[in-house]
Amino acid sequence: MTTEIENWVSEIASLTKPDNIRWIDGSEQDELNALLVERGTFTPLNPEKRPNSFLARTNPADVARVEERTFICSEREQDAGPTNNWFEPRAMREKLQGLFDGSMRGRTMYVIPFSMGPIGSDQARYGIEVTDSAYVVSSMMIMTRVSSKVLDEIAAGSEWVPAVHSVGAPLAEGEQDVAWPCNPDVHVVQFPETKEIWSFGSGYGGNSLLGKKAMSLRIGSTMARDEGWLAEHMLLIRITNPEGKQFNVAAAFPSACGKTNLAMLKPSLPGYKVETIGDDITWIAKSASGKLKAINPEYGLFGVAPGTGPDTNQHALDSMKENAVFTNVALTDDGDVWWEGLSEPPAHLTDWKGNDWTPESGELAAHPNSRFCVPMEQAPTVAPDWDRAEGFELDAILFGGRRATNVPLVTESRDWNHGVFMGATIASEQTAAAEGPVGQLRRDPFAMLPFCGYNMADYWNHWLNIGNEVSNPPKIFQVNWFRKDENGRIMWPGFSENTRVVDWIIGRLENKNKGQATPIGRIPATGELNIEGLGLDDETMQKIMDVDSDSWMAETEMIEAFFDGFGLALPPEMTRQLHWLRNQLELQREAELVNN
Ligand code: GTP
Ligand code: SPV
Ligand code: MN
Repeated sequence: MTTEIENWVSEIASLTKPDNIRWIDGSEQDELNALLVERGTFTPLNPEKRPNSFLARTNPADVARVEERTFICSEREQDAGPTNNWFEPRAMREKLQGLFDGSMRGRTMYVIPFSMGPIGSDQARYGIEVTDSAYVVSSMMIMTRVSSKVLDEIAAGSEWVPAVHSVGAPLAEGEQDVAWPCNPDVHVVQFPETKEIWSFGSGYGGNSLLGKKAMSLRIGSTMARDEGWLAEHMLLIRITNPEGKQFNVAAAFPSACGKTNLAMLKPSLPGYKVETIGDDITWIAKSASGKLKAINPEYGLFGVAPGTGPDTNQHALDSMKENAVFTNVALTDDGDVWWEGLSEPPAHLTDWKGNDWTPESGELAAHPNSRFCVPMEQAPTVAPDWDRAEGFELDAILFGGRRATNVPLVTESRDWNHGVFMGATIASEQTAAAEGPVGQLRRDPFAMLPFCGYNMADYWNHWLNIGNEVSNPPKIFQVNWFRKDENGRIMWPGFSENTRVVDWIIGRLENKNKGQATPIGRIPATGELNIEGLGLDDETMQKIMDVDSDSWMAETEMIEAFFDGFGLALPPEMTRQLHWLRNQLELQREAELVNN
């Protein structure tokens, strides 16, 4: 143990004033789960149905990431950029001193040494989270590598990220605790220059499991910028095609837009196999052979429960048969879990708030952002070598979002720079994963809007540089599973059938498909996408693939307005790409006029 860590821990303790301090080494899971049951935070599930598994019900106000309360505190506002909530570091430190002063009174302060990435590997990064939440400790043990070996690595000179978390609910002498303590004055604060994290008020997911979005993405992206790599909000899979060739693919989709589902894809085409390497975060570095190589720094899955059923994602269901922590799902009368999309609704449930529920209640039984949390190793699709230190060389990167209109099922970029433009201009309809208006369209570049720790325009520039520094960068594609018809119905069957899109993409990597050029990139030529047996008529397929010049012209207006917000920081290449797109759309429009 280094005195630096000991000093930091005692400093935090003298600020937060816990009753005691407990150093965690990774062996305490069962003990903490029992404690959480005793306190009423965890409801144990029926061990005959789901051994060693638990349901947590949060305070109904603490159910998702809180983006307006997430701050990037760089010295200069310009370094946080227009898409982040910037706060002056000194003023924020004063505010935090006030919030954390005595915030752990009556509670135990846990000290969690954790690693993102295999301990000892070059690509691993270490952190120490202190928290007054046993739920956070138990979840961190699933989601990260918690071990005292991390302390040895730090003692041997490795860098580490200090992360302070408190639910902000001190207990007075003799005061009875509640099942889910929290504080509405949520603050999730990142200091990118000193690489520190402070999180107050929320016990939920990305707000409190600080190895995840806070460290692996917000602090991670700034480390990556400084050190020449990429920290991304991506899943990572290895696909084997019917000829036995393997392809490593990463994909960035915004929260609740299909990463975990694609990561565990159950192929609908014979001969395909998909292995899971990661489902949420991917760290990408340049490899010696001129490619980009990727690792998953996490150790577990924290997946959206609703919509997960035998027809959509059987593999996810198989991953949570035991040793699972569920948050905000419904409880069945025989002590198991339920959510919308799992099966036909039972006649009676206890809903996520702990109330009686029947199909007539007219309310959701599970919160739309309810989650399951299990070790990576429990995914039936996990690649046996998923955690190998050397990582996986990438063949393709996909970007996507929820787009009811405009964006075709799949589009290939012309080259790396065009691919970066595709990533930079991703927009998506908001979901329940964050507080805010569900369904509203917003730009979510690289699915990193809430997670980029520095100026998004500088991040695009970093992406342009990285791809141009390697001889064989992955090909970049955009996908959209969510296009709707005029009745508001999603037209593409999705889930397992996304294999067909994967199949076309691999055909492009192999140069077997030619595709068809459009102003926004290359889409499948007629007959190239295998839609056999889907029962989709030509008209629907045409709507799923359509590139409409008028609506895309309108889209370029929105992109331009978005780009304008970055001022001089915007890489000139992004403006060039936008002009090129407009010219192509003009040409298509003229051709359409001639043809009509
Ligand atoms: P986060 O964990 O919040 O980052 O979300 P995610 O990107 O991992 O999304 P996830 O795979 O959990 O899917 C979110 C929701 O989208 C679930 O309700 C899924 O059932 C649904 N979904 C995923 N893939 C598809 C698809 O191909 N088509 C349709 N229609 N829905 C999908
Ligand atoms: C997301 O919102 O992208 C999640 C859930 O994966 S959370 O851990 O809360 O960030
Ligand atoms: Mn997910």
